[in-house]
Amino acid sequence: MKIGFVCYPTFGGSGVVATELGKALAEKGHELHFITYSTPARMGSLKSNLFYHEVRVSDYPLFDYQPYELVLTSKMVEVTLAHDLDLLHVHYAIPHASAAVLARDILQAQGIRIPVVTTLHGTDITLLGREPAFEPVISHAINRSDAVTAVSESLRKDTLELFGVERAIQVVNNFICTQHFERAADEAFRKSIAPNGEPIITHISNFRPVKRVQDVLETFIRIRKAIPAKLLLVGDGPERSRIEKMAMDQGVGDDIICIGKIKNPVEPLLISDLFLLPSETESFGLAALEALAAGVPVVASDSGGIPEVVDHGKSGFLAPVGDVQQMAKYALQLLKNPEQMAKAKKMAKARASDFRIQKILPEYEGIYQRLMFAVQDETES
Ligand code: GMT
Repeated sequence: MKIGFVCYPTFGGSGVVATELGKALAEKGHELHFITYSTPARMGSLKSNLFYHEVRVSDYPLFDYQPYELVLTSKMVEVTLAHDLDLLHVHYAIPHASAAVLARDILQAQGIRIPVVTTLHGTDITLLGREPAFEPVISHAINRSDAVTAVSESLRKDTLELFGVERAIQVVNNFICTQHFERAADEAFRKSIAPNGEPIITHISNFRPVKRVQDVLETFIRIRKAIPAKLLLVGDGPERSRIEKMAMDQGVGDDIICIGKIKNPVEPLLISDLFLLPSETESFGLAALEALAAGVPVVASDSGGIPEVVDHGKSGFLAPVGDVQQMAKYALQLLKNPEQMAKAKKMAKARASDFRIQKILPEYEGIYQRLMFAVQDETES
């Protein structure tokens, strides 16, 4: 099949999932066309059936706000016509799904039928979706897509509750490529973070308020009071400076290493002993899944889709949002008990394998095929 992919080309979970899915589809022989404003961060080298089309918005002096969505729509039309695409798969409701629905309508007026698959990722629903400024557009884009998927059952439920949605939403979970994690940890890197063999507790995020990075710090402070440990913070965002300052003020500055944004989380995860994800909400929690894939147990909040990923008492532990006392207790239970930790590490890998790409990719292919048959039926009747 020839498929157009639209996503945010950044390090965010939705962009990562879209890029890895596109790459895997291309490896299976499909022709993939990424349509976005810069090369997706996880793209790697281009291959013969993997293409990238840049959406470039000129700076028109007339506009205070440049109309990216319209330029994206025109680009989708252009690429569909030039490469005879069979389908558009867009990740994130706005502006990608709304632009795709308009592109599809423009093409339909020219006698070309191209189905639109929309994948909802979370913040497009749970954060932006609550804004009256976006709600009608998101509802329309969902209702008018030819197929809609959500990355967890929790997100599917939230979408049905929050929007005037009158259509089926299929859950297709996020996934990981397990082979990316099958390599040795970088011992020199580990030693540079924890010179005396201290356990390394890791958090990776975009440091937005929804991630509750302060709870990461407060959990760590409680752990640190009981045992020597290091906290490895990966990523960057609005809360980073405040958290770094708070760590200094609380006297744990020397035990915290903030390495900032990196392209791939595998290296820090491979040297980690425990992962913390105390988010206010997560539609799925791809970062937690990546930790499990590296054999790192997760202590997280029991909110949103996280319980669909981390099985409490096996691959990690879940506590109510904000309950840093309980999170520290669970963390110490693992860190102080090597046998239990070894078991949890094994179960983490086993749990991650339930979300291996080989299992999830056919679910997307099934959706594409169903839509292709429907289009064929429409044309024949
Ligand atoms: O919050 C983030 O980490 C970024 C955000 C995004 O839109 O890229 O992540 C969302 O999509 C990911 C991929 O489907 C999910 O794993 C994250 O849980 C989700 N974030 C939230 O729901 C807060």
